[in-house]
Amino acid sequence: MRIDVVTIFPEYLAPLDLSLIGKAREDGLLTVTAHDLRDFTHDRHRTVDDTPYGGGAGMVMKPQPWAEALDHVVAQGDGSGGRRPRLVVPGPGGAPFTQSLARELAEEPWLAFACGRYEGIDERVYEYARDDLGLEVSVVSLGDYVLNGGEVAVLAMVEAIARLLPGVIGNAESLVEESHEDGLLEYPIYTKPKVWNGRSVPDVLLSGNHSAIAAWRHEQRLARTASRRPDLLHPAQVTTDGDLEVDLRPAVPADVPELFTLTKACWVQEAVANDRLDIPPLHESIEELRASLDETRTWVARSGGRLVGSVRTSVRGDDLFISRLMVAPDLQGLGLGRRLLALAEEAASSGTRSFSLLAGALSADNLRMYRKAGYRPVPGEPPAPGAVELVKRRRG
Ligand code: JD8
Repeated sequence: MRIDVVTIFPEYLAPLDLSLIGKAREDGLLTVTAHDLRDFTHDRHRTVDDTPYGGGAGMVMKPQPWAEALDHVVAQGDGSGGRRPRLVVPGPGGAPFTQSLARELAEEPWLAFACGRYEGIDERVYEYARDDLGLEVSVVSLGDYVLNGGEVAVLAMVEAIARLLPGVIGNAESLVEESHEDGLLEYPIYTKPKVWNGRSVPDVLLSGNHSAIAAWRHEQRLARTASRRPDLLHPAQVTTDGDLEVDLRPAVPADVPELFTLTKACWVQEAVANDRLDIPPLHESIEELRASLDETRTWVARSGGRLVGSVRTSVRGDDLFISRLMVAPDLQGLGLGRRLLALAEEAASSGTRSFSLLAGALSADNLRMYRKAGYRPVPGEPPAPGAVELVKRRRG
């Protein structure tokens, strides 16, 4: 990738000589060339700014030096089949710079950045770049705060883009689980010693049980995202205290198709966690599911119109058997499972003396949630292979 940066402070880009980006430039994975805008002035004072038409505070950057600077940059591509750079102009009013935009720009063979200063750049420079030079021009903002110029933004954007280029980050694998890569924030990380300052590393991370570690990390990412960046989760479906905004109601036949799909999604997850396929929900037909609505009580949870959870109960004497407790995999860890379980218990008839359910013996998160809810394993042979029967006496 080729990167050109036009600025009145070329020395501002020195940090790009360092660390991984500096190494990547040495290795020829990308080039970064700074151009001093003042080199494209012709007066003794190398003037790049003047007063704003219409009055107002501050100064505006003059169009002519910019036009000549951009002409010069574009001319670097002469002889390369008319290739032209994509021009990125940082500005507080621009489109938000995000990881997805960084990924998009990392696909470009040639980027040019125009760093403004003062109050900004004469508007006709944007038109000249688009219409006369035929460049794709993107005005991009680093964030909702005001800087004194575009240079800091370019430093951040170039780092976020260049580190996505093949070969720049040693182990590309580490790019996968980063914050903003899949819309979730990163999980907590730890290194030696196991106990530091009286604080221990979470046991699960020392367990060697990779699916449990993966599950814990996913749960941590969801919980962090819900508390720190609920806006990153499903739009407007997270209440201020991080809970998922859902409406819980009895299931109706119209829910069956979505319920069937959600059931498969959730029990494939269970099958993977428990490494077995002989789990009834996996083999249930949509007709059997539809019929179950008449034989049992089923509730569904909808958020933003999407069916995101469900639970089913069936009376067995004075015991209420709770089953098919499910939450959409991408929304687990936000407390919806706990709320569906509470709903099923609250809806129990007065004659109910206990609640019971089955859980996958290796479903660590579910078992932890049931334990927190007061359920305890029933000793003896499990009623189904690979499952644990849990029971809770009804209080009051
Ligand atoms: C480019 C001039 C300063 C901005 C008067 C202060 C980006 N997230 C961001 N915040 N600020 C910028 C940014 C600020 C710039 C320039 C980017 C060129 N200024 C101006 C308008 C108000 N001064 C930015 N990306």
